[in-house]
Amino acid sequence: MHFDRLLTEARLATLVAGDDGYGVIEKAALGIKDGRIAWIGPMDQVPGEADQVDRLASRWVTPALIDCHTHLVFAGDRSDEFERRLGGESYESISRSGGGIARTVAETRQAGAAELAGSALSRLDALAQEGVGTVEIKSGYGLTLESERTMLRAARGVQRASGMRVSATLLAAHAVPPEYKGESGRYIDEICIPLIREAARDGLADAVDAYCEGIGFSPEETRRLFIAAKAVGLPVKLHADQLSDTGGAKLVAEFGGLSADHIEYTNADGVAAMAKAGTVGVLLPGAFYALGETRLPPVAAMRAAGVPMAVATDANPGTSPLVSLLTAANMACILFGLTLPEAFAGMTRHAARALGLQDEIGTLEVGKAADIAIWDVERPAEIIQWIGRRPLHGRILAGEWQ
Ligand code: DI6
Ligand code: FE
Repeated sequence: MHFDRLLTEARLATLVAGDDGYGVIEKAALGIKDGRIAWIGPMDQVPGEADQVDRLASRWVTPALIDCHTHLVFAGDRSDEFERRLGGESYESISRSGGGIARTVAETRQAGAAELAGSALSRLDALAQEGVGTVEIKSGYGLTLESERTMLRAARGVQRASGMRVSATLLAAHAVPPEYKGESGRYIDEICIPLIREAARDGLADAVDAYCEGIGFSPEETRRLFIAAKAVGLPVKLHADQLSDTGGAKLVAEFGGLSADHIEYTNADGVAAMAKAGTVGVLLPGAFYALGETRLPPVAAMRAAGVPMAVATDANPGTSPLVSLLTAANMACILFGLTLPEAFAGMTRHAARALGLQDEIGTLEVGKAADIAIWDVERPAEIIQWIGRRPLHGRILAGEWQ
C-alpha cells in the first residue's frame, strides 16, 4: 500500500464505540490516501511506504472535533442585553420587548453575504484553534426569503474560505418577524415553506430546524414545517423543550429527526421516542449557563435508554455567546454529569450522527475522511479538564495540515 501521508508514533483515541470509551490504540500509525484514512494499526506493522511521514512523538490523536449546533452567521452585537440580564431582566421579557432574536434580525438584514461570512470567520477561527474541523451553521436571523438565502450563502462561503466542513441548516422558523406579528401561520406559508422547497431544490441547506417554544413556534406549526421538509427529502432537527416542555423532542423523533437540541424539559416519553428513532440529544450547556437555568436535561434517562448525546456551543449573540467547544464539553461534564468518554463522543461520533455525517467523519476509521486533531497532552482527559488552555498541536482536514 502506498500512502500520501503517514502519521506515526501516535497515540490514537479513535472514538470508535468500545469498552474503554476512547477506542485507544497506543504506539500507532495512521495512513492517509486521497484525503481519507486508508490504514490504522501498530506502527511496527505499517503495510507500505508514504510520500510524507509525520512523527508525532507520542502525541494524542483524535477525530477533528465537530460543533453540531451553532448560529455563527449574524450581524451586530447584544452586549447591552447581557447587561440587562445581569440587572435581573429575563431573556423572555427582553425578547418580548423587541430585543433577543428580533434585534439580531434587524441588524442581519442590513448585511450582505460577504460581510456575514467575514464576521463568522473570525468566530470560527476560535473553534478551529480548539481542533474543530466541522461546524453546523444555522440561518434564522434573516426571516425574509432574500435574507435567509443570504445567510445560507454566507454559511457556504464560510466553508469555502475556511477549508472546514460546514453543514448549513435552514432555521427560517426561528422567530416571527415584525411584519408578520400575530400571523405566524401566514409566515410559515409564505416564507418558511417556500424556503424549504427552494433549499432542497438549490442545495442551499442540508437540514431544516425550528425554534419550538412558547416564545417561538408551536408544536402544530413545527409539525407543518417538518411535513414540508420531509416531502422534499430534507432531514429535520429541533430546538426542543429548552424553556418549557412542549413535547418537541418527541415530535422531532416522530419525523426520524437527526437531533433534538437543548432538551432540558424533555420528559420520559420524549427520551423513549428519541431512543426508538435514533435521534441524537444535543446538549447545549452554554445556553443553560448563560441564561442561569436550573432545570437539567435528562442525561441519566438518555444514557439508560441508549440515546446518543452530543455537545455543542449553540454559539449565538444572545443566549450562548460561546465560541469554545472544549468549554462546552467541560460544562457538559460539570453541570450535566457527562463522563469524559461521553463528552468526547459528544464532540465527535455522536455530533457526526447529529449532522447525518456518521459515515464520513466523527471517528478514526478506515474509509472515513482524514479529519484529525493532534494534541499536546499526556492524557485525553486534559483536553476537557482545562478551560481556555487550547492544547491543540495541529489539525489535518481531508488529509492536509491546516
Ligand atoms: N438557540 C437559539 O436559537 C435561541 N436560543 C438558543 O439556545 C436564541 C438565539 C438568540 O437569542 O439570538
Ligand atoms: Fe440554537
